[in-house]
Amino acid sequence: MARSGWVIGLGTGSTAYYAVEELGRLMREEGLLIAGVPTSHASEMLARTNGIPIKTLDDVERIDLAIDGADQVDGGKNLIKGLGGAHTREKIVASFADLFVVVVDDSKLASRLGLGVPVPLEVISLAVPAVTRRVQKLGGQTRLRMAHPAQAHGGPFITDQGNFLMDASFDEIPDPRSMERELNLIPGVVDNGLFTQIAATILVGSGKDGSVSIIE
Ligand code: DER
Repeated sequence: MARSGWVIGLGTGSTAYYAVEELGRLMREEGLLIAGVPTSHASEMLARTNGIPIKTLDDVERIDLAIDGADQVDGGKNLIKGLGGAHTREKIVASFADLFVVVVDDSKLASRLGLGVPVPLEVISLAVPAVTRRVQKLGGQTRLRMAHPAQAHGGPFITDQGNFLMDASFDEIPDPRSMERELNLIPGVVDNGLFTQIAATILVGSGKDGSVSIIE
């Protein structure tokens, strides 16, 4: 899929991990020459470990291809992302890419977004109470995401940008495009984990037999 000379957006999470490892292998074993724009500190470290040269958005005029996972996908190629906490940078990088390809297994498919999966919101910390009330007006309930117990600092989860994360649960989201806009209109929300009208292709792996289907 990747060609020499390309700049590739490197997603975050357990699925993107395999993509970054494979790009590293192609560079080492098959002479592929690429550069990567990471979407998190974690993906930057993984790329460096795999020998992929790192670029920032300052360094490149365009990104040829961005590859990432997702937490939920509907039939219209709308996504919920950010359960790993990196959706703000993931959306910036994806929006800069000529082609945004999403890789999921079929457990991530849903008839409607929001069913059982919350929408992550990256939030400036002082805005947490105000965001809670505004999300309630949109029909949702929020929870402040806490750091993993193994993280030394404890307390709230802190994003790579130094902000808090709130997870907003809705019964379902009938109009993801308008919800993405509404959530981003709340003062203090940096960005939300709804990705609408941005994914070009979804590759869906079957949990049963490993076959791959394509949503285009
Ligand atoms: O948090 C994120 O945005 C991740 O990219 C997520 O969408 C996919 O993570 P996974 O591949 O570990 O399920």
